[in-house]
Amino acid sequence: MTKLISALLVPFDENGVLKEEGLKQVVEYNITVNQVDGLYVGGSTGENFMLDTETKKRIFKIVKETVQDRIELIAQVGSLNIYEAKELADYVVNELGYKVISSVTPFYYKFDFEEIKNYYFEIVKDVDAEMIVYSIPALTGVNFSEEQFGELFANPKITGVKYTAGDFYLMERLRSRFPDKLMFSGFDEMLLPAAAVGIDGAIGSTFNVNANRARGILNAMEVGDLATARKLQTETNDLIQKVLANGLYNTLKLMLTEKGIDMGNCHLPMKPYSQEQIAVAKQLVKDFM
Ligand code: MN9
Repeated sequence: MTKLISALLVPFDENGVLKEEGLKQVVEYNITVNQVDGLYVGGSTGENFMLDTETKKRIFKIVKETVQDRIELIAQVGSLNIYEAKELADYVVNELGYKVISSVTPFYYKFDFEEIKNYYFEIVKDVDAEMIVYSIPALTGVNFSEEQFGELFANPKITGVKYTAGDFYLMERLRSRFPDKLMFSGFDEMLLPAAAVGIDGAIGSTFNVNANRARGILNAMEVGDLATARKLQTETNDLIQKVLANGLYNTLKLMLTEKGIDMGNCHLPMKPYSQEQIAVAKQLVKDFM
């Protein structure tokens, strides 16, 4: 069965302080209402790259304590500071019991592939966990070739990729050449084509508010019901298009606020909510949830 995994949203107050009760609520909502198979913690959607180490640890801890072993967890530990990444990996695996970690490709400095490979091998070297490579070229500028993915996958601890890109040729090449590695789709608006290539799961921000349709797409694709999958992807993309136009994380948080979850704000320098954003989010809840 293809796994549906929410990229977890994280609530902050207006000063950027973690809202712990709200975090527990959004975790619980994902388990009981969205019925996802897992959570991807500390990713882009979790606004992770704006946070200090202690806050990252606190989030990993609260999520693990709330979830216990009810659903699967993946901890994104990647950081431009490799020592922070290693510290977080050690913390989540050895102190909290996470079994799967993930790391974004190191960005900003235009590292060459040898440097990026060393980065991954260094993070996994001392920790007993699987590593899912988080590839999101649109935000990092880092693109891997099929051969380079092969070099990463040669390390047995590197067990898969969260593939947030629209290159379905490369996705198919990876899928067929590395059938034992896990392929997670990262763009919710392209879930249907990713499922057509063949995926082990999908990790996405919009599953926080649109899990039913996403699950429906995966189920329909599993039984070859393309008409249903297309209908659900179209509805999903009508929603995603409006969410993106209104501000991605702000809108997702406002939609969950509307559902009674204490989602707070996004972290500065992300913008505070505008009245218009709030109104659009309320309408989206009425129309889509
Ligand atoms: O990781 C998410 N990526 C980002 C997955 O947020 C950068 C996606 O779920 C997108 O938010 C979503 C909307 O473009 O597909």
